[in-house]
Amino acid sequence: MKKTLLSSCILLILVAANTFSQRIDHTINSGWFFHKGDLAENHDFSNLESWEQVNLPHTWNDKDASDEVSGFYQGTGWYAKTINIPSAWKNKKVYLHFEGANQETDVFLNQQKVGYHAGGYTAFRFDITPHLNAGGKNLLTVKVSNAHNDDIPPLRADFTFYGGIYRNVRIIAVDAVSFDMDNHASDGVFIRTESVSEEHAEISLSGKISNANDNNQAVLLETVITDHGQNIIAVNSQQLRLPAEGDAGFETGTIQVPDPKLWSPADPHLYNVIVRIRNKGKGTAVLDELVLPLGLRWFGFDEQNRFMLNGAPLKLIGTNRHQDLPGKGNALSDEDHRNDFRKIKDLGFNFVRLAHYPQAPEVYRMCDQLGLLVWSEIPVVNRITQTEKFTNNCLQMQREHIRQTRNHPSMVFYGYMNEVLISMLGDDDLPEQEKAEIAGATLKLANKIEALTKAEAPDHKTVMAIHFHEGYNKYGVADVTDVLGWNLYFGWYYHQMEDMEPFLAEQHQRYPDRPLIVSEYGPGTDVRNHTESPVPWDYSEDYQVIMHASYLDQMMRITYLAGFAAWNFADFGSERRKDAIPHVNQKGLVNFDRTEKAVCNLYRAHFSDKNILHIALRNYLRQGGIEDAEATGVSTRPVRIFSNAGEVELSVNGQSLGKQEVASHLVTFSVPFKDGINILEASDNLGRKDRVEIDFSLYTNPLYAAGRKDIAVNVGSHFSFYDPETRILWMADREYTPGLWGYSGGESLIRTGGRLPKTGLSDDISGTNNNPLFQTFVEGLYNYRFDVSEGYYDVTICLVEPDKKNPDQELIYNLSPNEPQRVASGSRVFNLVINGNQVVEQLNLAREYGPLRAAEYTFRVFAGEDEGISVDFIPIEGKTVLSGIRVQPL
Ligand code: GCB
Repeated sequence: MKKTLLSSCILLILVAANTFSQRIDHTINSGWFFHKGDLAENHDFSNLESWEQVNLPHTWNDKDASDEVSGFYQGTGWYAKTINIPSAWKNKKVYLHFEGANQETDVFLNQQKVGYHAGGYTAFRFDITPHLNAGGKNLLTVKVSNAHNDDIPPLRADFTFYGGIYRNVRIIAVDAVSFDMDNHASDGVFIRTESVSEEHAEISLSGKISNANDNNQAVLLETVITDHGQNIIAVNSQQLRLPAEGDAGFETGTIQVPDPKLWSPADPHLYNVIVRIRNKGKGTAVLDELVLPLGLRWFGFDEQNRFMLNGAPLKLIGTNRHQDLPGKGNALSDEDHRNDFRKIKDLGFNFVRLAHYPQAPEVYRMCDQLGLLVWSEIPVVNRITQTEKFTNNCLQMQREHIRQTRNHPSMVFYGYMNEVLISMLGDDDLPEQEKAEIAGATLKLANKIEALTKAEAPDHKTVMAIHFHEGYNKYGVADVTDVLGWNLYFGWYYHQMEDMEPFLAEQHQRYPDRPLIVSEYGPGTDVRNHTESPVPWDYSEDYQVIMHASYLDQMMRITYLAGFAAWNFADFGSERRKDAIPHVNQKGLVNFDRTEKAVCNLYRAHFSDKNILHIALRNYLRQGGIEDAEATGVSTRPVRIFSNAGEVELSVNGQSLGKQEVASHLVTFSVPFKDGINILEASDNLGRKDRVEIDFSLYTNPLYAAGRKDIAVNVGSHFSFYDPETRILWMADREYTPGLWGYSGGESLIRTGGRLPKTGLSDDISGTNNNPLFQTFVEGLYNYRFDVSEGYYDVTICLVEPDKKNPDQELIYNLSPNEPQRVASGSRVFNLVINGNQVVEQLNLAREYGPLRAAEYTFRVFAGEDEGISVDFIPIEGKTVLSGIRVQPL
């Protein structure tokens, strides 16, 4: 409907208010002062010289959550800022609106307390009018603490609880007559879709108008729905009488939206709902105005438990998302948020789980605009505290969360617990009776939050995510929400990746009426690690590709599975983690800095509408390996290509390797790499092309058949590790065979997630960024040998004491000069002998460096004719150990 079709009285209503709207709302992010530490509330803030000047968003944990010292500052910080308030605001009501501060906040204006808020992930707003010096300077001071508080969720979780005012702060000034400003930092006006179909839609609005004047007021409430082109689609107006110094609630009744255009991920059609209060009688001045998003859609589940959007099944294809960036912590700008969601959409997703907490307002706006269906939740993670305060904080958080986000058409699922029984179920020492008691209390809390969620968001679906454990069924926790999310790490934390489908099938058989989402899945991945034979916990990019490919195949064919969400969109900070990059959970589809891992193009090939033909080697442009057999001149490796065409052809250095049919958007070619630059060119039956250049270091078999070359080995590992800082490729290791190189004796130890008795290190190795080089090693070897040809070489040996329980550990930290150098029993001491010369005697890594600290030695060595380089590891006590070795010809 166009403006011209509207009746004459409606023509008076313009899209933009014809008088300047009285609401002023802007960020006050710049020019703050910050002090780390606590201060008295009556501290003298007149001299802030020693304070740090900062802008918001700000966190004090941007650095310490990623340094080598365990732990990060969890305490108090103070912020201060002077705000100048114009005298024209004398008759206004003025509010401070915090989009989020983690996690407890006290706000003071002119050193008088204006409010306290608990919870780090929802917005809050305080009325500062009574304390305001209008027409002058005002001192705003804010005390924030991210100290652990047993009464505030989250208590413990796999992400860093960065502290500070890490989202925008706004100042909002409204007229004495305004929309409700005291409704949990929400808009104060709520849209409800009363009915919607392809032909017909009706909405209604409800809310409250406040009147701070000391006399009654007559106002007009005007609602205008506009489309993208600012055309007026529908209008509604009603008169209201506001009592002096009081409020009046309103309900607009149904407003028809003719000829509705529906909102969906494929076509996220949005309307604006402009709602205004006009003065009645004294002209038609606008007293207050809000612009709210409207998307017309309906959703639910069909009898097969499929998610239905606008009457048609839609598989939810999603990813989870945390809110942090390297160097910034959680203090992201709105543009940072926008960039993430643009990328999420670009990868082909239609769904996002905002794990594990409500996110910035900009996030929900982006999801509306881009067409991403949202699961948003409050952070009740791993366990609960059985106190009334904890319960009330959960309820309050969920109430704020819902009121602040419910108007967004992208919002479909409200969640409130993640793996909430994991601490208890994982505690083998806990007697069954206590387990049942904790489960009972958790169930009670779940029922309370469920009831509140249903009351606050009656048109949405409730959800929780649980981990792979029967306990949730046993104790009834899995039955509380409308939808159940399973976080399933088959092929990582347990079992094989293919076990996921049978597991869900069995659940579905037992609970046929439960709508299910696989709410998390995915392995840790470091783009520096590559291998032809990926296994769990090697953090290789290759394992991530095969695990996601397997999951996608399984999840796409499970018809009763409503959808899934990969864990995680991006690597994220988790201070306690010791992955291949310490303090980072590396299960992202993209790196922490948002550069892409190979798996991104698997998703694009599956789900985006773009033409995808992608050789998955962008993070593996430098490779090395041994000739297939003597004098073949090539080393043959698998190369994966993602495609959404039917057939792909690959050529290497101008020679075709033939065509292959694409299955599940993936083809794998065996590619013979020669020494030097190899040009790989792919093309498909739709005429698309892709090309990469691989710099391959080929080692002849035997080695001395060719000239002398740099050889670096990631000892004890089946994967190569590329160090982007030095550009050294540490190749996968091997047992020695004549003519080549390798270790003799001992046991090759890689990471296994710490679940097997013999394993490499799941620890942060200090003194290096090359954790994957040091986390894997050979223990108990007696020799490492290179059959290189005659000449001088530098030999570098990389070592770490892997045993943190080594008794010598005590000594390292208490070494006083007078203390006798003693070797406690059970320690590790060995000599290093290179080509017959003892180069290191009595090496005791624990004593020299401490456990888990990287150490390197470089030796100059002459290899005589047919002598090669031979490093003997001669044990004196305990077992020898080696993490990496490199020979460089001089
Ligand atoms: C989970 C948790 C999530 C963790 C993830 C992981 O199940 O819900 O918070 O980060 O596993 O990476 O272990």
